[in-house]
Amino acid sequence: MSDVTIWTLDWVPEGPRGFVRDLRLRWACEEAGISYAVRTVAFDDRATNHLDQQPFGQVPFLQDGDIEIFESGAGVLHLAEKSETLMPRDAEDRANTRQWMFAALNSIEIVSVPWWFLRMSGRKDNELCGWVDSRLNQIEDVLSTREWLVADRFTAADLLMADVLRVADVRAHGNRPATEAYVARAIARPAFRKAEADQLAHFAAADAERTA
Ligand SMILES: N[C@@H](CCC(=O)N[C@@H](CS)C(=O)NCC(=O)O)C(=O)O
Repeated sequence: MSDVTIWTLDWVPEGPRGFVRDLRLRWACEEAGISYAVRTVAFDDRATNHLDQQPFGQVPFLQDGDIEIFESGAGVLHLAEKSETLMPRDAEDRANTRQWMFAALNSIEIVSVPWWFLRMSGRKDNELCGWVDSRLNQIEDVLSTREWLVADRFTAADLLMADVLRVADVRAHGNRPATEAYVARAIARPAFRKAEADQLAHFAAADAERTA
C-alpha cells in the first residue's frame, strides 16, 4: 500500500483528455514502480473547491504521506527523487536532469502553451509564432545530437520534455524529425501507455456517472 495519491479532476470535456497534467505524475509513478491512488476534485467548482491544495484552482496535486505538493513539475521532481529510474545517482547527471526539467517547463512550455491558446482561439498566426519557432528549432538541434536528454537514457527530464512536445499542434508545427522521433520514443514506453490509458479510462467512466 503506497502513501502516494495523485489528485485530478473528476471529469473534463473530451478536448484535454490524455493531456491533463495528472498524466505526468501517473507516468512518473509507472516508470518508477511507485504504487498510487487517484482521487478527484469536482470539475464544476474547480476554481474554488481546492484552493487549500492548489492555490490556482488547478490540478494536479500530489500527496505523499504528510507532504502535499502542487505544480506537476514539482510533483515529478518529488517522485523522481525516490527512484534512480527517473533521477540518476551521479551528481552531474542529477544536476543536468533537473536543468532539463526546468527547461521543459520554463523555456519550452512557457511559450508553447500561450502560443497554443492563441491558436485555439482562432489566431493561427499570432505574435508568439516567432518565439515558439525559435524554441522548437533550438530543442530540435539538441535532440538531433542525442536519443535522450541526459545520461544516454530516459530520465524525468525526458518525461517532462516529451510531455510538453507531444501536444498535437506542437508536433504538427513545422518539420522537426528529431523532435518527432524523440516524442514517438517517449510515448511508446509502456509506462506512458499505461498512464495515458488509465487517464482516458478515468474520464470515460466519469462520463457514465455524469449522464446517469
Ligand atoms: N503549472 C501547472 C498547470 C496546471 C494546469 O494547467 N492544470 C490544468 C489541467 S492540465 C487545469 O487544472 N485546468 C483547469 C483550470 O485551469 O480551470 C502545473 O504544471 O501543474
